[in-house]
Amino acid sequence: MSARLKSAALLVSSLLATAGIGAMTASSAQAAVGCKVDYAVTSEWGGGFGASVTVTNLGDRLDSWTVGWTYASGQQVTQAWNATVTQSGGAVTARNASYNGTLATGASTSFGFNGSWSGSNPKPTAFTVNGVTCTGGTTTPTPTPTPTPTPTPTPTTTTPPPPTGTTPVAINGQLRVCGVNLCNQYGKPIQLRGVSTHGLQWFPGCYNTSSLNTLANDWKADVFRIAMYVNEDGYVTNPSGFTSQVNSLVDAAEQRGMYAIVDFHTLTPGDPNVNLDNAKTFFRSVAARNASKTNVIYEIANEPNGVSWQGIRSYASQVIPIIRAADPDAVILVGTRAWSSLGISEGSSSAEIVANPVPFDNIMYTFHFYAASHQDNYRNEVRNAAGKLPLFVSEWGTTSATGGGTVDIASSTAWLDLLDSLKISHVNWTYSDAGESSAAFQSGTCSGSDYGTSRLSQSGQFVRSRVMTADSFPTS
Ligand code: IDC
Repeated sequence: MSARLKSAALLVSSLLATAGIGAMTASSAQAAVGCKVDYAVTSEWGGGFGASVTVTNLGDRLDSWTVGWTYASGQQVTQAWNATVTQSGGAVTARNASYNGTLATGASTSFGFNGSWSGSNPKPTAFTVNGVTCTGGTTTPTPTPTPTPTPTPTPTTTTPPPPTGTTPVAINGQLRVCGVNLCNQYGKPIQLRGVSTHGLQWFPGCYNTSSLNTLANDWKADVFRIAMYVNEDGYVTNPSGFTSQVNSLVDAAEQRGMYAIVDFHTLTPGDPNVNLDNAKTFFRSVAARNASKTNVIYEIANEPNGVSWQGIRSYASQVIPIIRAADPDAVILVGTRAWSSLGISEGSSSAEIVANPVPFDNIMYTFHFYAASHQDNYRNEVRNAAGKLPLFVSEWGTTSATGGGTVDIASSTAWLDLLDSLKISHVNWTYSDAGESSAAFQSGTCSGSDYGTSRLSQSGQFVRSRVMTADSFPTS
């Protein structure tokens, strides 16, 4: 990855060099310029690091910005977010993304990146913004002569090269939320389809080489959700044991080219704030451990219930920075009110989220449904919210909300057709042999090694048929 970015950086470096001062909107000689740049290493591991840079504009309003600094030998930016970062030799250039170029006087914005280092990893101390050295104060520059126009260089791009593998992760790489969609490394909207584990505390035997090979190769699942219950005999009974079980399953998904959702499966009590300290401890650890992977998505609370949106938002606002400090570029899923129904099951709606969203980018809101229980009014709400909020169906069942009862194929079909048309990702409850109709396998399957079609339940047959449909992920 770093070699490929390096060559892209070489291509664009001359283009960027011409951006410099000319990129300032306030180009008149009287324009006051001034800037402050704060550079922080957010995490460091063997040979790698994450960094966050905050740019504060102390001059006149800018409509675009380019931050520059110099790295020591061995320091190399590998992957950035909220800015396009390129490097040529030791010269690093970070250019604003399409959505954060405007900086009013006094305003700040941040971007981040991962890098590699060898020898030492010193923090740079001198920065420029739009070619002007940042002193932390305001200066009025002497008039600069209009630069001689230089020929427009051939447009180049930092789009990653075509994928070399065929798995969902090999093709799509690091995901990112763009608008209301989930986008791949090429910036194209995609839908992930997959399954959830049952409770790891109850069905650890269902997730083994054979079952996961079947999931990746026969079901062709894109995503595997790792449901780590917090209470109900889960995490709180053995934090380190459940954390390492989750990490092993993240690795197992990665080895098979599937995305892994790390689900902090809060259910009872419904207020995630009760487990705030547990969530911080858990996510600090899993995010640091998995920071360099591209296949991890974090789900910070399964199904908040009996708690206001304000309460959920407050929880999210405390947990997200913990994850971001360790693994800054991962997509984070935020549970919604009333069992992740966008509020519907407690008489509210997505409007309260739209009015008061979680104040972080690169997040999605979860919606859960059980096809036999949740029908047209829930589908209408998803249709309505889908244009306003990034949605991810991180759990759905073919049955009633108890996880049992009739398998409702008609409603399940209506749901998946809707989600497919909106490119909303979906994850089925459950890839297990639990003795309930929502489980994909017949009871007893996980005590053997055959996860083939003869072992599927009615629900499993339907879900497999919808998960295995070809993806055709766009790469250009
Ligand atoms: C259910 C399981 C069931 C288990 C129960 C524990 O299917 O075997 O006894 O949890 O409380 C959810 C939850 C999910 C539920 C599922 C079905 O996220 O934990 O699993 N469900 O009831 N939300 C709506 C339905």
